[in-house]
Amino acid sequence: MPRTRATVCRWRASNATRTIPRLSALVDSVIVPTYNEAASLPLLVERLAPAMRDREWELVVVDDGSPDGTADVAEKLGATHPVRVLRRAGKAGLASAVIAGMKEARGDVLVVMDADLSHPPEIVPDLLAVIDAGVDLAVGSRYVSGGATMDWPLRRRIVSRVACILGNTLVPVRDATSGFFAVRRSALDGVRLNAIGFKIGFEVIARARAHRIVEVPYTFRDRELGASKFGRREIGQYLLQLGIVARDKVTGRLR
Ligand SMILES: Nc1nc2c(ncn2[C@@H]2O[C@H](COP(=O)(O)OP(=O)(O)O)[C@@H](O)[C@H]2O)c(=O)[nH]1
Ligand SMILES: [Mg+2]
Repeated sequence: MPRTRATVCRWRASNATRTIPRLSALVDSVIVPTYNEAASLPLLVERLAPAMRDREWELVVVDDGSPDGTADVAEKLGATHPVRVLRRAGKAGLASAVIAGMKEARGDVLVVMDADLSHPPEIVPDLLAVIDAGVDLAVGSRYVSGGATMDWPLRRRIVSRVACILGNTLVPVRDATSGFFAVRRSALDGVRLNAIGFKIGFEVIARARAHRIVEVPYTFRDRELGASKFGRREIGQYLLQLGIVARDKVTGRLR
């Protein structure tokens, strides 16, 4: 039987939890890949902890041997918050770090976000409210009404828009390259994610067994601390990823 086509719509957080109460104490795992984020990580935890106060949660930091000591900072945060650290030997890429974090995570719901506060921790409960309401994949979105991008240089804005337009030809999400999302773990059971490049969100949107996908608006702000690791190499990897997903779609390997 053919799968139900993903239903995509914009979401207002206020619609969610008011009408549909949570049925069980699910655990939410927030997965954060880090490379040289020692300065940002404490600020992230400082904002995430109050945002998650009503929930059972853990933060899984996947650090690739950051020379600035991010993993040690994360371990220290673990003394006072539900933070666990997965230390990997060398810089193996954002997508591969997130996939490793998903394997390590204990949660029924997996949230993925960056460490640099570009993804506001206060929006995480909104993503989770959407999942609580029965949706399989909630994507933080800059490109639906109510979403925005602040402080990003023009070049990054253009690259991002073009990347999303290309991605949107293959998946029913306007912010197709979003790195900020929550997914029900069961939607990824048996799914093989390609650990290529930076765009793990696109990979999850394309391959998860998600009958319903909802975009949740948020405002992306450029990092204030540390430096971006995004460059030409990552653009090339995304184009390759697009090609692989297009091939899999044409050959019927995607939903
Ligand atoms: N573990 C790990 N994290 C990474 C790697 N590359 C980037 N990150 C993290 O992925 C997130 C997004 O990277 P960032 O440099 O902010 O990319 P940008 O927002 O596209 O400029 C941040 O939390 C980074 O620290 C990597 O190779 N390994
Ligand atoms: Mg960033």
